[in-house]
Amino acid sequence: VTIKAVVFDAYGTLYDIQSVAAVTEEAFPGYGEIVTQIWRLKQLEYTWLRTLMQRYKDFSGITRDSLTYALNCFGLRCKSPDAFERILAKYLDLDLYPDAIASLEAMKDKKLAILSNGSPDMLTALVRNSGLEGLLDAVISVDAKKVFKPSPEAYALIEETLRVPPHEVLFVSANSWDVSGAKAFGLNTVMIERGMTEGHGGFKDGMVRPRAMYAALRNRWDDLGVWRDHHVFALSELPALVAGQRS
Ligand code: LAC
Repeated sequence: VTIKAVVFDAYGTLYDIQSVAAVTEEAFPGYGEIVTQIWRLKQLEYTWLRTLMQRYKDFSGITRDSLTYALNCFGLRCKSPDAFERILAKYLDLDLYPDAIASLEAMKDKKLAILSNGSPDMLTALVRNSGLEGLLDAVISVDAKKVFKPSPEAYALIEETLRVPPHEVLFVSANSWDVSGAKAFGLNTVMIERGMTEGHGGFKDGMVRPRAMYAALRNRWDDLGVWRDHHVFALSELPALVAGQRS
């Protein structure tokens, strides 16, 4: 079967979530990196916990709650409500990975979409601000099902939206747990591995940098009993992989 659709995770895959570090550092000098990492770790944790608890709250609310958590860890207070909103606003205007646009353009003959935990308002802003609007056939939010990835119901939205069955879809994510979820559901999968070496480089004299801690927890492959189909180090490797793809 030929791949008919390529579907991307958003945060961490097309968009660099680490790009919030500059704005958090500006607001809280010396705390930018630790706040950035705890924010993201908690954000995902809250998606899983709320899905298990059946207490859905959209990703916009979760992103807010997890930023509050991260700031409270260090007793950090925003000088004004504006400052909090300014940090949060970066989530609507994250940096695209530099090879994203060229890679999407090179795969134009396939259906292209995002499937993300992001709420529709967040994803609409993100896609518009980054200029991806014209390149995507669909921007799919898990909000339609009120559960987060890696719930199978979330991945089912791909076929429901694009009308392409799972075995003809290639799902792309830099989040290992997301690749596992997609594979368990029956999609073809490719993991983008980024920042693996930071786990080693960031550990020195018994001290670990927050970003290295993040990389150790989230950038490595999790063995959850399923195995990814493909493995790349950058989005730019995808067009060739898709062109040669038969399964
Ligand atoms: C997303 C998060 C999980 O975009 O990265 O769904």
